[in-house]
Amino acid sequence: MNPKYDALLKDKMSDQSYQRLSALKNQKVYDFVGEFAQHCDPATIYVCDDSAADEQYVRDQALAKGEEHKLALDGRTIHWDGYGDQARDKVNTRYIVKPENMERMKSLNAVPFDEGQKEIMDIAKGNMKGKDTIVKFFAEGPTDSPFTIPCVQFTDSWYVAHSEAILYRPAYSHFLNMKDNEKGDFFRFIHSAGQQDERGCSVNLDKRRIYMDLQNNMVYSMNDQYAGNSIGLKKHAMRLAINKGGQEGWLCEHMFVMAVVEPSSKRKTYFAGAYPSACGKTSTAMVPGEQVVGDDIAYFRNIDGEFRAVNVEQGIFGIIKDVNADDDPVIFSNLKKPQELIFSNVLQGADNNPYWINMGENAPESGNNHHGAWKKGDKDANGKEVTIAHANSRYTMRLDYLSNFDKEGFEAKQGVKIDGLLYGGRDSDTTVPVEESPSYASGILLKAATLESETTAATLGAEGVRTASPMANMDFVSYPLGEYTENNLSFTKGMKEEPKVFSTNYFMLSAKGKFVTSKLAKKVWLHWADGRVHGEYEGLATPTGTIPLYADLKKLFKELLDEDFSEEDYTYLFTFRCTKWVEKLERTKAFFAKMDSAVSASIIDAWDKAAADIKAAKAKYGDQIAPGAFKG
Ligand code: SPV
Ligand code: MN
Repeated sequence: MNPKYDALLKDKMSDQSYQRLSALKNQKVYDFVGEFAQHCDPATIYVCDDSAADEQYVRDQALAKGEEHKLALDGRTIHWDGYGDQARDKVNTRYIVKPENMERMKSLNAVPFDEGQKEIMDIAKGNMKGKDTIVKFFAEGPTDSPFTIPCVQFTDSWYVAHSEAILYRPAYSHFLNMKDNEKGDFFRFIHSAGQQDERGCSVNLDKRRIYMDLQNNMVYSMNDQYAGNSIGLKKHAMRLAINKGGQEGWLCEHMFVMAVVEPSSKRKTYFAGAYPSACGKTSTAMVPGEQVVGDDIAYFRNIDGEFRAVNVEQGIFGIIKDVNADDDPVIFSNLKKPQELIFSNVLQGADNNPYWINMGENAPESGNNHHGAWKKGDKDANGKEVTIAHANSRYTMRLDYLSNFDKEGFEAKQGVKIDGLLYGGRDSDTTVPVEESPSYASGILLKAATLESETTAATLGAEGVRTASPMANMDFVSYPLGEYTENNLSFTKGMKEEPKVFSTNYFMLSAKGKFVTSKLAKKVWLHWADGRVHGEYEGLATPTGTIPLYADLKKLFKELLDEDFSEEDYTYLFTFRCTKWVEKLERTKAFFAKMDSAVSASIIDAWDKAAADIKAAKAKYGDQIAPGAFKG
């Protein structure tokens, strides 16, 4: 090893930390730590291993540094991000790309490599001055598996390190055991919260930048703390993995992984699902009676001809708004227990308990929240009333606390075999509650690529505005959208079997603007999909796929939910809406054209053919086709 940074590192590290770093015998790790130790100039650097003692040290430091505060029950802490750092900063999250790649990356917020790297390195210079920092090793996916991606995080935020310890599998030992030929292949993340105020919040938000270097699998994140901006292993690693998977023939998707459990036989069937935010992703993954493997990010590989998946994470960084005893009983009960939980950007009441929006309990009218010392009616600098907690406030929790956790599936080194993919948007007037694609390819093009979410009365601005969200992955797709779609299509080549692909839509409104079924109806759609995987139900063929028969749904509603499902509701919900569908395809085409000038003709032809089929159906049956018109 070239010991270029030895003097500097020995100065900033204890003997123990230095030993741990050098024991890895990994020049690339050493150079990464050395370069940023020199450049960002922290006071000290702690190198963490996988021991329980170090886990505790990280928790203690997060409290000692004032980034977290103890709450009333043991293990629970609260953390606040700056008032202006409450969500992902999409504008300042950029790819730094070689000039020859600028054209193909231009719709993805790219800046020329040299310019971007200079800017971020200028911002990073001395940004850790005086701080105690930490280097920590993790894996994306299980260790010692075909899915593993080792990662190293260097940060001056102990809240970030603590969050990652909850959310990702430890991997110091994995780095220690790497073979020489593996030692260059890992992701690197440098993060600095930068200058902080008395509440521990980053202050230089005008210099907040998250720059992704896909060529070198490295991400720089400066002057932020909100986990979606700061945590290397979450959305930053996801963008690197999407790109790496694209080059190597595997997939990284913004998907949950769950097992649908057939009630009488207990048969487990694995599904993965992509839903844009606020479209029912977590509530689908957590449907009562089923089992959860992961709620946010999955890797997929072809293993021995099978479509297999792992959860990249081991915890949940979940939206806490609307989590209450009725709607999310499993999560809610866990948030009330004395166990390791980080609450972020919620209210700390005088009783030292956390409070959030729509938690179903009487909340205090004052306390400390994401805006500081707060009382009901307080306004922010823009005159906007400050809510009790931020709408994007979160909890960070280990998955293995959950009673519906599928430990076996989660731990499987070869992943679980996926038999069904679910794509669910928010759509008040077009798509049916559940529909099966005639093929995997049709599913990718007509269900996944056409996903949209829709603004509701609960969001600012006009209602019913649709945002394209192909594969629910638009914020993270790190190479051109057309190519990414091609890679989704070709991924199953040579597999023994392809998963069935389903669309779901929980948000169709009645003529009176109301939801037609109860929230738990998603359990019925899931079990119908499960039955289809196992060849159990007949269906009706529409121009875009197969829909259920009324008799099967009526039975499922009764058996699973003890609810009556009327034929009238069935007919309304499963009516095929021709013009609306053609408009959806047109919007998808336009969005792809805007994002990528090189979308292949075969993709566009598939949408044109689908539109022609729909128009032919319209000519024959009319614009609104009730399910009875279709045949099995
Ligand atoms: C999402 O926004 O999709 C999340 C939270 O899962 S974040 O970490 O901000 O990406
Ligand atoms: Mn997510």
